[in-house]
Amino acid sequence: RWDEIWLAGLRDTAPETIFDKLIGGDIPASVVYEDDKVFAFKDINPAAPAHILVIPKDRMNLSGLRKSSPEHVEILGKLLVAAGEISKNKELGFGDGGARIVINDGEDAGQEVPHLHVHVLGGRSMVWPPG
Ligand code: DGP
Repeated sequence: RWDEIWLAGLRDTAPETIFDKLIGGDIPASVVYEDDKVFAFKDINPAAPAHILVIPKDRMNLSGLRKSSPEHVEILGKLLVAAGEISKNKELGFGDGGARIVINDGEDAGQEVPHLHVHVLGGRSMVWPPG
């Protein structure tokens, strides 16, 4: 079908990042959740007692949220549902008081890795506004 061919083209244009190496197992990661679409692991440079990154396994050209379009609705929903589940996991250091869910989208937001990722931060109270 034409849309499958078009989507395959979309997938191919996003450059590989270090996160693809983590998904592929070429670089070790502390994986906390994984299914066919979603991959979640401990951030190597934690900004809170609990800090997990939730990413799509298939980049689908999603270097950032600004690249999203209707074909990403399903994966974006899956990422947030996984983030919500992870934020309740006491073994990972999350408490009863909730968590900070963050997407750094672009240079001004401090995004370093151009593979869409949801930060799940917890285990302490947060301040607002963020830095
Ligand atoms: P951002 O600044 O929003 O693009 O966040 C990127 C995060 O990715 C940053 O908090 C550190 C984390 N990170 C980068 N490289 C690695 C890695 O090789 N392993 C792990 N576990 N995390 C990484």
